[in-house]
Amino acid sequence: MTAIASTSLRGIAAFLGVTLIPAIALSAQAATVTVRDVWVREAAAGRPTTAAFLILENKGDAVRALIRGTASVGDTLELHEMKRDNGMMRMSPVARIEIPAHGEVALRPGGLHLMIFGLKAPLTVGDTVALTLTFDDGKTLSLKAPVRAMQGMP
Ligand SMILES: [Cu+2]
Repeated sequence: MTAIASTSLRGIAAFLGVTLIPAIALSAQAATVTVRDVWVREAAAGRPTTAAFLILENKGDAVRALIRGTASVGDTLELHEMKRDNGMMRMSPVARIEIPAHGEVALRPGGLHLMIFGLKAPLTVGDTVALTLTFDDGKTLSLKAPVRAMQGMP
């Protein structure tokens, strides 16, 4: 079946006068940013927001930036940072989160995080949240994040 499909694809390519791109060239275009240690904080009933945390690693030669995302459990997702301001911890949206070339950036409680607004239902430990992240080169990553118990500040 595969051989037939492959042969007919080559036939079509020859007919169109184009060259088929080998599979290996396609895999070289895979996203240079990978994610690990992703999790979402549990959220009690009636609590409209929560946060997602993860580590972004950039295996490429150029600086990359996370520019937006979505979460299956909420209406909107914003990139946030937390900073000390007059002795108070305050959070605010940021337009992008840069990941240095051949480096990584950690989104952790008390620092950078992904804020999820408009939760449709409570989130409890054991649930899974689907996240989609979009980067400044147009590439996207789809992740499954486990829900974990609340730890520290958002
Ligand atoms: Cu926040």
